[in-house]
Amino acid sequence: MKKVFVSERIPRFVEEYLRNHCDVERWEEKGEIPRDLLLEKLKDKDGLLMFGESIDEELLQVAPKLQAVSTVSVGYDSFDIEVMRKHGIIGLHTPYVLDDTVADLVVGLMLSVARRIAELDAYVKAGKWNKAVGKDLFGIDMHHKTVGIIGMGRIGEVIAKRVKYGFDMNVLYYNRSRNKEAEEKYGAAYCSLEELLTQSDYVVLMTPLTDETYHLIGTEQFRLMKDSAVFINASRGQTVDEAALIAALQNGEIYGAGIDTFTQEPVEKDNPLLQLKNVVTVPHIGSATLQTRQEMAMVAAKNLVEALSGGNPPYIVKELRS
Ligand code: 8YV
Repeated sequence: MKKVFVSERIPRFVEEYLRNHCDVERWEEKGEIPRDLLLEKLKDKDGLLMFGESIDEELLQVAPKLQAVSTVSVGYDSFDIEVMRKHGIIGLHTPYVLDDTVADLVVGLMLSVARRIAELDAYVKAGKWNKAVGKDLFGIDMHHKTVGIIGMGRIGEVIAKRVKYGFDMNVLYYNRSRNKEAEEKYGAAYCSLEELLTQSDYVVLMTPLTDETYHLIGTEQFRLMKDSAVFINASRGQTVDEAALIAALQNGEIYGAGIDTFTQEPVEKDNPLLQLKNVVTVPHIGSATLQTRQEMAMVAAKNLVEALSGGNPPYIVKELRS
């Protein structure tokens, strides 16, 4: 049987499935496995079921038998693709299964920032509601406004569907390539990044983290946005220059932001974003419903079993497909 290491707790039924096909060792403790221990564990393993750990030269050097790594995420920015290619490692991820769940969260963040739901929740709970609220606590509308989606991939498309048909919004998008389906089904209009930033009332960043998208949104891009714009990031923290985001929010260059992903995760307690009323934060939970996380773990497990048995795993990352 192939030997597999699992770097976090996974649902019991997923673990049973894996144990039926492989010899499984799992990290039993709460929290992330320390890097040195992970390297130690991988010395004799053929496969790894993982949650965002860096797959790099150092790791592959100490794991000579490793054939496949399967991440329980759609994002695989922790894979060093060149190094994996050199070592002939199969890299696997979990697209599709989380699209609806992440899109739901994005729309929730948009609405929460626009209608100030988190701020007003704190207001009510603090016992401050003693008269009808005045316009200093009013929000802004979402319906019939323009949303610009940066990254019109699978998740971007579902967001477009939600906002087009749920909120009658006008959809713009910027992407490496045209997405005809989004154009035909959701009336999404392809435009330059600059046009998107200047015309959108809501700017949603939904692109994978790559060399090209690192700090895609910074000082210059925030300056182009409307001062009434709402900015949402549920992709990766590093796609945004966080210092520029903080400055834009503090200087009133944008209306507010909904932030799921941060430069440093978990976020540092003294991050200025946590002090701003016009920011709604959540702790990187785009896909975090029980059902979706269970399904993601199962997809990742099936991917791994298939790869280790020499089969045809459905979700090899595109850069490593032959
Ligand atoms: C992951 C995510 O579950 O899929 C992704 O890329 O960001 C989340 O859904 C999270 O990164 C934990 O692995």
